[in-house]
Amino acid sequence: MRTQVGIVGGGPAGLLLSHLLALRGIDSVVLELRSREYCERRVRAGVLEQGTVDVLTAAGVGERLRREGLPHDGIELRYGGGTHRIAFEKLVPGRNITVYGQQEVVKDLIEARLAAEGKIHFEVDDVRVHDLDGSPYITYGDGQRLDCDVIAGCDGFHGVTRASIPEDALTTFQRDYPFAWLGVLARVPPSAEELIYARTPKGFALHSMRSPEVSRFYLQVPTDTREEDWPDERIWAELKERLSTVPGFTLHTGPILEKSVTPMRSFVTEPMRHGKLFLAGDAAHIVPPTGAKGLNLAVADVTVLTDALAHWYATGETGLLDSYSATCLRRVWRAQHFSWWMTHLLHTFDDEDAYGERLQTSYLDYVTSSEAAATTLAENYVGMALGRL
Ligand code: RFL
Ligand code: PHB
Repeated sequence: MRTQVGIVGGGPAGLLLSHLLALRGIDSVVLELRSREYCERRVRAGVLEQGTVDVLTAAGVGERLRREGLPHDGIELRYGGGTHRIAFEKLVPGRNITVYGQQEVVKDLIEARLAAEGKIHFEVDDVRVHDLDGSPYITYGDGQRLDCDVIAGCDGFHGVTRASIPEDALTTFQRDYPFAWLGVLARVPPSAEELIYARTPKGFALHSMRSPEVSRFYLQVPTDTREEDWPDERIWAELKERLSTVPGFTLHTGPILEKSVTPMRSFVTEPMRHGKLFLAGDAAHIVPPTGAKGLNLAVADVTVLTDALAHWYATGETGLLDSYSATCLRRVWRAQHFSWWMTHLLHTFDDEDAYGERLQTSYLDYVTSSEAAATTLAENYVGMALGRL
């Protein structure tokens, strides 16, 4: 089999890349390890930046997102017995975020690809990439082979593409955090209209949502925690304690549909390219979810990669492909800093001395009282315009 762009991984990055390339008349094949059902059920991100919504809409996959997505013009920061709104409409006029589950984005993209007779192979195992400096090809399954002009590594943090690059050709940067997040999906109407980020002495908590009937929560938990350690009653008790810190707030409870533990990590690979292999999304970089940036970075990467490949196919010039990594890394590092900063601002650290705790409070007081500081948070949270970073 032969295609122009061989794409490893059918998450948001791989699927959107395949779709954007098709809109430019470029052929691709997506090879995905898991089943379609698994990909469509995997509960993950929920916050789409304005730029991400714009890209999906322009690509013709924004119709259900426009109907069912929940636009938000602010978030709440809760700490020290008070609650404070970061008002996007005032601080970054004309820009906001939309709450829409990642698995809904994935469903929309799979549907659009299959409707256009795009090629996605699910449940493909033993994917390997070869001859990255020459005539690249991918092998998989029992002896199948896909020849291509270039390969896109969109196979997430644990994928095979980044691991196929010789170690001395990459520099990696990493921070691990001394806690994890327990993510919870519950069939219960949201208890607030906007997302609540809460710092409490018992740890961080986040109240998010998916629809008027379904809420999403996260709790800071120890790294060695297991899902079995968290029966439903314990989850609700902990969420109540961490979120009900202001008068007049009542947390609604209901049946828990799903729970999972996510490690918290920051990671960057430089460069995001090796020969004819281009890494995009989580395959190249990871952020802790506190800043809600991972999916948005994946979308930004494949937007840049599409432009670069389209230019190369149209003109034979390699300039944009050569600058792909540097262009993406500017945005990646801004998101790295923002996510690291939000994580430090809002979590409790076991080794935190009283001095560190006072610094957190001081910065939270600053962000919630100074328009300049609040604008910094708002501008990063809604995302920088694609042209500016
Ligand atoms: P994905 O989604 O991991 O997709 C990679 C795909 O590659 C497949 N794969 C392989 N296929 C073939 N061969 C192999 N050997 C393969 N190995 C893996 C996998 O099955 C999968 O289908 O990466 P991609 O496309 O780069 O997308 C990145 C996003 O998924 C990720 O950054 C976000 O989910 C991060 N994230 C958030 N991002 C946001 O922008 N906003 C948020 O609100 C947000 N919240 C979150 C998050 C991530 C979380 N978790 C669980 C990590 C909340 C959580 C809890
Ligand atoms: C989510 O709704 O899943 C979500 C929201 C905000 C975050 C992370 C995840 O910072």
